[in-house]
Amino acid sequence: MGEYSHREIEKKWQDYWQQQGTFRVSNESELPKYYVLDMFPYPSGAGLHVGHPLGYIASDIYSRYKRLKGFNVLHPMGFDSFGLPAEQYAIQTGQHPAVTTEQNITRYIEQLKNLGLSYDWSREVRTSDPNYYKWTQWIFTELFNSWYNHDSDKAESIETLTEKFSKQGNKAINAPHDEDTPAFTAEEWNSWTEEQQYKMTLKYRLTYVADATVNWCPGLGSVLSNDEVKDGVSERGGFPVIQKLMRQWMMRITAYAQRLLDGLDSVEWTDSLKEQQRNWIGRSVGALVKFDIWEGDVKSEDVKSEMGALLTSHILPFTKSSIEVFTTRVDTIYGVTFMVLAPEHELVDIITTAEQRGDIDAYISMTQKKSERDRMSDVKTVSGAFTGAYAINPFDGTKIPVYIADYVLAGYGTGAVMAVPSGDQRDWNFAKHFDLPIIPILDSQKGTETQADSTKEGKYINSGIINGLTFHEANKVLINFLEEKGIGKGKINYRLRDAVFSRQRYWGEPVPVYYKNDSSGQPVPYLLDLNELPLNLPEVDKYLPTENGEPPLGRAQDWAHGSGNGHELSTMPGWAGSSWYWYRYMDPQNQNEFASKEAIGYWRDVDLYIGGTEHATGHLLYSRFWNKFMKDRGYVPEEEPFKKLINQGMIQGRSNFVYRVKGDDYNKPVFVSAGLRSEYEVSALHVDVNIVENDVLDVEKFKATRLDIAGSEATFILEDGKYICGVEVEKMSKSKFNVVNPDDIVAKYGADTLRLYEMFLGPLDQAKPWNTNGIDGTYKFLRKVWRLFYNDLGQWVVKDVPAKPEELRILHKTIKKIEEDIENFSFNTAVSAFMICVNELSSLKCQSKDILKELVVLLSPYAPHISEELWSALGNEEGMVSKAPFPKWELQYVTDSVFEYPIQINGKVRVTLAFPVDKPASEIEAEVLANETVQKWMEGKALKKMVVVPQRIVNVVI
Ligand code: ANZ
Repeated sequence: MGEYSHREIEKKWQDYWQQQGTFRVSNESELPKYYVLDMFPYPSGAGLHVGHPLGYIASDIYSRYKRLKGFNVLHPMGFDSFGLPAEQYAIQTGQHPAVTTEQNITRYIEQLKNLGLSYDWSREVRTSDPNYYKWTQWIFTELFNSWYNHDSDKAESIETLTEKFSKQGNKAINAPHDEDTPAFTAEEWNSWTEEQQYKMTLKYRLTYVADATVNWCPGLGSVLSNDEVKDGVSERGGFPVIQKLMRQWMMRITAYAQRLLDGLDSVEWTDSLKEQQRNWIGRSVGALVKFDIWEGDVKSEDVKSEMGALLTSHILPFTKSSIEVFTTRVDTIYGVTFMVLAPEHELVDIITTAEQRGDIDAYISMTQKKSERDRMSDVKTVSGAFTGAYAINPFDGTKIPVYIADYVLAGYGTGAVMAVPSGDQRDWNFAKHFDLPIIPILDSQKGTETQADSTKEGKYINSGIINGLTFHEANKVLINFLEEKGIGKGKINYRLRDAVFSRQRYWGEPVPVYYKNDSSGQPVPYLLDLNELPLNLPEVDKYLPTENGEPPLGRAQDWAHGSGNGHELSTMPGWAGSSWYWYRYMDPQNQNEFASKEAIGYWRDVDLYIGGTEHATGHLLYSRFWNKFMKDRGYVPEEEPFKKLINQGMIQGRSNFVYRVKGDDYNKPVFVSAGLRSEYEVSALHVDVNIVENDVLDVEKFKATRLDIAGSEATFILEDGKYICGVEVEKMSKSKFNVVNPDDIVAKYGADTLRLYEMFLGPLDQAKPWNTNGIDGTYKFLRKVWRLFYNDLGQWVVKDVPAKPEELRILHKTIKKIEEDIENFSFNTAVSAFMICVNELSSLKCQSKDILKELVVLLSPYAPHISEELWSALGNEEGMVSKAPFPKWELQYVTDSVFEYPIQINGKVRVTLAFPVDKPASEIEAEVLANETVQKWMEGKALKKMVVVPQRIVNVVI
């Protein structure tokens, strides 16, 4: 084969790799393992555009590189194939989501295979396959059968909990549990029926049912997680989202808050990604403080005892009627002038006085209409109502009024705050509005119109036992005091909430739970037996909720046996299947376990994970949570699943525009070329980038395709005979006509060109616009590589001749550079290095087989097809380039041999100058004479004599 024909070559090698199973890996190997994972895609109907493969190409280069370096590389691909778009499409068309999903996957695989990605396709997984989701359901059952022991700091089997209950009740148990969990003794526990005991354990399990305020999206008929909602609308579809209290399956991710934080220190992720997770988890160090309710003339005895009954039903025993607050600034306690409860706080109803009842009720009904998001973001409006009750500051005994206001959130801390107008802006606004006192806490605030500023420095004033102390001392002293007096304690709070796990949708994993009514007729959840898994998704007549508003599964026969008895009707969220998939790749066919111990023992964790930043607080947090859980239960060996993670930047679209002259006849539009548009009044219209080349519009194609704007009747005002389009960088999307399909690029230039070009566009992690204009250069580069092997006539020119020193120098420098660049994930600079190397070898007319053979191996991770072809043309009997050893660079060729010459002028060394060791003496003489420092020392005198002693010294005599 004499001409570079990417079409033939690429097809040939793709088929060959497939037939040979070149990239199949075994779970048993003497070689060290390396696991490279791509975030698996949701197979959407639109297929891949050129932005999608960016990460896949990068991970493929790295995988291929690691193979050449002698690693056993696991590099799999699969599909996150449950999800909303397929279901929305099903609702519109009646097509089963399984059918469209299957079609989309087939298309994706075709597109991916076109790119020459070295996946082990025998390990492909699909989250919507019952063989896969059986194990997602199994993990759910494991979570259900576990509780979190804060003493051992890990999840344990529920049996260890019931054993403790039977011996000591639940007083001493240090575990997260439902809020309404009563305290009980061992005797009480042992006196309960099995059903009563079972129901108590439900309050401790790592997955549990709760009434939760959720993001309800009526348009999608489902609950959405926080990360699926953007600016009050659903991320998918843009439907409005409202807050609604619903019974939901929840995951106790909050049990892992601290470990999720700690683990971040041990992984190699970008700082910004770690920071996003840290903020999401939101650790606050502070204290819980109890403020007694003032029981003077306001509180009656009945109210007190009513409250007493309520309070003793909690595990934290309240001895008195009190309001507990969470504060990060206990040092401001002497500046507290009032308290604020969230309107939903359970004490509101109890402490509100008869006179204030009307105000309070009115305020509550007003604020119910607002979402938590609105409440947090609205910092301007000051609103609230007085309960009529007072509390007592435990430090100075002052009597302070208790308000409710919606800036205090029910779900954070204790849902109550001690308000310090001189320390907190919202408290300050509130005090101003309701004319409440403001007490300065720092000397720096004295005498001024005290503005809230908690970061201000200064000495404490009016602050009893902490006067004169520093911030840290003050907090220590105060927390000690609180603990001694039993009115408070140090407390770490997390902003992270338990994750809502139910989705009222069809196309997801069924939850392996059924309900049985208890003796009082209440439905109680029970797990299916393991041998009943997978619980297959049932057939339904429509993918819509039932008439009574039950989720679509309520339509299935033999599924819903009437309310409160039958299978769970909700399905799992999108993140369930993706929270463990990397383990399934290790052993995808296993029918008895999610993956065998041997497979997991060998592959362990993901060494390199590449994917988008959009998963920072969704997938990447949930996966870490499930992984830690599985570690606790002894199923996996590592605390963190993804050792190193790289986010590829987004590839933006590069839109082209035509300019239509305004006020023209609609049926006879006039378009003016970009350079002339300022002379007219125009409106810009997107034009399909696929009929534009180098920003020049293909006018004929435009006329033929844009009938919507009477394109066939259009007139064009040209520049130099061309219609030049305008350009703008935007998101790549169908509506902007700027989507470039990788298939088209591959057909025209080949996958090797596309791979190189995508890498060449810029640093992997940066956002950058796609620009097809530059791709020619990369294509030319590959043809130039080809020319090193075949001449213009298509004749083979490589010879068994020894390499010249200069060629060796070029080769070894390139090997070193490419290796460093790949190790640093600097793929764009590596492509430049290849270009330089090939240019230099071409100009030296290099024909040496020794040199070119190494170059081919070096290039193979980037451009694998052309490399395989040339490698086989080189007659390598050892096998394929994909399995060749990565070349080694040698020091002798990469260190420039230069010598530092001391330059003596009249016997004294005045300067040292470096020259290559093989530089002729005459050239050295000339350069020494021209040197500025030498000139200065010669002071304009004439040169008498110069002696160059090679690799020793230069003597100048004047
Ligand atoms: C007194 C104080 C004085 C506070 C001061 C701040 C500054 P982070 O850091 O986000 O954890 N707070 C507590 N629970 C709240 C709730 N449910 N809704 C709204 N605000 C709440 O914030 C903790 C601080 O936010 C707490 O410390 C409390 O106000 C308030 F100069 O207490 B602070």
